[in-house]
Amino acid sequence: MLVDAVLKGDRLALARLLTQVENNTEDGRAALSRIFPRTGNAHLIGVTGAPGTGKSTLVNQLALRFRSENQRVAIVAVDPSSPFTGGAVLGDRVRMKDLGADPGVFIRSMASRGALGGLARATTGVVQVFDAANYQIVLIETVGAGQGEVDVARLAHTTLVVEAPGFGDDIQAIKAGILEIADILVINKADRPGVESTEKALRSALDFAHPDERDFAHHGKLLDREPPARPAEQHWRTPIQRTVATDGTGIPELAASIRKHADYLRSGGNWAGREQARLVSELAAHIDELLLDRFHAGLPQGRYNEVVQQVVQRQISPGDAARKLVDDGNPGEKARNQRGRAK
Ligand SMILES: Nc1nc2c(ncn2[C@@H]2O[C@H](COP(=O)(O)OP(=O)(O)OP(=O)(O)O)[C@@H](O)[C@H]2O)c(=O)[nH]1
Ligand SMILES: [Mg+2]
Repeated sequence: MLVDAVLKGDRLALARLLTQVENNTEDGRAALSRIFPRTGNAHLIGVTGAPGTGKSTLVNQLALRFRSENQRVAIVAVDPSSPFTGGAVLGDRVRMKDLGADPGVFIRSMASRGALGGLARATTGVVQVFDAANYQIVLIETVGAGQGEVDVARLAHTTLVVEAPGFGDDIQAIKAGILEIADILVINKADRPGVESTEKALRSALDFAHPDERDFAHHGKLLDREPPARPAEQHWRTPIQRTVATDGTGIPELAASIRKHADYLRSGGNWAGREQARLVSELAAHIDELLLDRFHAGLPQGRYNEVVQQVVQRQISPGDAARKLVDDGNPGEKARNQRGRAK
């Protein structure tokens, strides 16, 4: 079976299995069920940030670094902003080519399926395959375009948010709430002018984004306030790391910072908590998908569009329409509800 070959390290089998998982085929789903007990070992590292900040170059360097420590590295490049495997993904492949020949590295570019939910599901599956196939490090690159980076944060143990001089002062990324999800902030392109002001802007934005961290770190011993939920030594302070991904400056320090975050999470930080959050959100996504499938399958032909028209013509409110449709698609449930109400 394909899974056995994958677990034995067969790269061709791995590529085929990833395609099945991406396409959500029956074989892909069966494989995921089989491998799931073997997952939970990899360190999942999300790398997100605005387009062009140097994420791919950085991922490339980090992968080389982790390889030098003899860890097996998988790279997942997710590109929710471009629906087809276009220039950006191709560009990533070219830029990452110096890793291509290394058997300890596997690079996978994911094409968006249009629906973000579908992409998140596919990415989760792909990451689980890498995890089971004994890749200790999984780097997941996404373009920070809104929902995307929040999904990465949910998927990853450690989330890197990549900024570059000129982007940071423009507060755009800060407004989008992206700093809240950063475990490590990277100012890449530190060879460019404006690093100082970018770092300054980010530092004050960080303090703003993590107010309790700031309060405790600065005043925790002085203020008479409830102790924070986590003791001080377990509190992670988002570091700011400068890098020049094109020449590798700052990469060892960044890798060390990533290792430190993993250690922090494992030693009473919140590794188990993040694992649980990841799995619960995956479970919830599956439930949503299943219920929605069943709901549509249970509806009489054309019924959905009929009700949509009634809503559009304002004959029935969206809330009432939803309840009506769910009852229509679920006659048994309707009867149960009515019995319940009659009591
Ligand atoms: N000067 C300078 N240029 C860099 C640095 N890192 C990356 N670049 C260049 O910036 C451009 C974009 O780099 P990518 O790694 O493709 O950036 P990205 O964030 O992955 O881009 P998207 O995936 O399209 O969002 C490339 O031309 C890189 O060579 C750096 O540290 N300094
Ligand atoms: Mg890229």
